[in-house]
Amino acid sequence: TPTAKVTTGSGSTPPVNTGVPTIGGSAQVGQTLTAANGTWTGTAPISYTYQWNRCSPGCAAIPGATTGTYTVVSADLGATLTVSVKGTNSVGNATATSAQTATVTSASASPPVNTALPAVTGTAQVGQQLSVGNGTWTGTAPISYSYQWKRCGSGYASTVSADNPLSYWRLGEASGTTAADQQNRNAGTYLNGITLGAAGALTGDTDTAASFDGSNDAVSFANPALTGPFSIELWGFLTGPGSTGATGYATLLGYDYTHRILWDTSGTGGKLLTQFDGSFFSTVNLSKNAWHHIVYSWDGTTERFYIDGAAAGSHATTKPAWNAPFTLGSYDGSDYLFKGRLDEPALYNGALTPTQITNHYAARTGSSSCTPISGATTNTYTPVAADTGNTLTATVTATNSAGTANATSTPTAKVTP
Ligand SMILES: [Ca+2]
Repeated sequence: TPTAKVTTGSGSTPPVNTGVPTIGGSAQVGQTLTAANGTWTGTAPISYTYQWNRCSPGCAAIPGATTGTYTVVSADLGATLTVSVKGTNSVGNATATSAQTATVTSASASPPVNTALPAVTGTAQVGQQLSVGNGTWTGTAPISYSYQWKRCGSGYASTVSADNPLSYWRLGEASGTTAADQQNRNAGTYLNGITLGAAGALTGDTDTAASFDGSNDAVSFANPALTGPFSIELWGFLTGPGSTGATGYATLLGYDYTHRILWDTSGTGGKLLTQFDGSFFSTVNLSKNAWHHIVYSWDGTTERFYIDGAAAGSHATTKPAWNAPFTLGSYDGSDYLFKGRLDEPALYNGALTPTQITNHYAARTGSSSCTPISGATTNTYTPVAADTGNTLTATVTATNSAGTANATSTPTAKVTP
């Protein structure tokens, strides 16, 4: 007679799922989900294999999705997902399937961020059409753009911006550690508890300045990578010698012994000094406890100082350079720290002309405020008589599913009749 049915070996049992598999992670396109096996009984060892399924509403295996993780793709949008885990041992196998995930949502969108300012092209003249480009933006597509042209007074900030500085820091922040660059190129960092919100240099503008304690206060900037002629412009209000290390000079800005601009606080009674190539002193003394407009320029053959809009000395040289990370109010922190206020520093790729410098100084009393022009809301604008003598800017507003951001062009030249 036949034997009894053959049974498995003593104590050997096939896999049995006792706690269903689960899915970790977020059901969102681009996110990776991870399967947890759940709990199983049965003779060890049990090995596990996986099959991910898409349910909309019926569930079907996703071809090739057979590992313990799954990266959600756009084809899953609006569906749910499950994972089936198959446990196998020497005796047999069994499959258990997770609950469905939440409905798959789209990838998280990132808001628009401007990476290059909009630029206005055309001639700033009554009757001549101007156009503005969108600039460059990052963020989740699609991004839509809207426009607003503005009429601006010809105050200091407008006048400086219209001369296309490489970078221009207004130092008008009320708090935080970031010194914004109006040109969006090279934001600075306020260091060591520098005092913000101090009274600024410009009588026509309420924008504030930074106040330096002469001990360790400074603002650091990345390398502007100026490899040829350049200009440095800023306003300084010196209250006394710095208190760290040697006194006698106050550093307006610099990065080492030969790349710095100093303000004499004792010996010569207030001259400016640079040492790119020997000692080059200004021919004019600056008074303490007053704002002064200071420009250093090098055109490739001659370095020059300008103080309060007027020429203040020149020196033939081919050595100047401004091509390293630098600090304002300090050159290396060891001595000659600036005590007082600094405002509106700007760097230019090239030498400012005497006329530009005179115009900048003269603009200190004017207002730079900008007013939207009614109805000027496309990417073109044709100046009218009322614009004469003013500058124009265009603000581009970028919008996507995650948010909205603005960027404003640098001002045009003053509109001519
Ligand atoms: Ca300022």
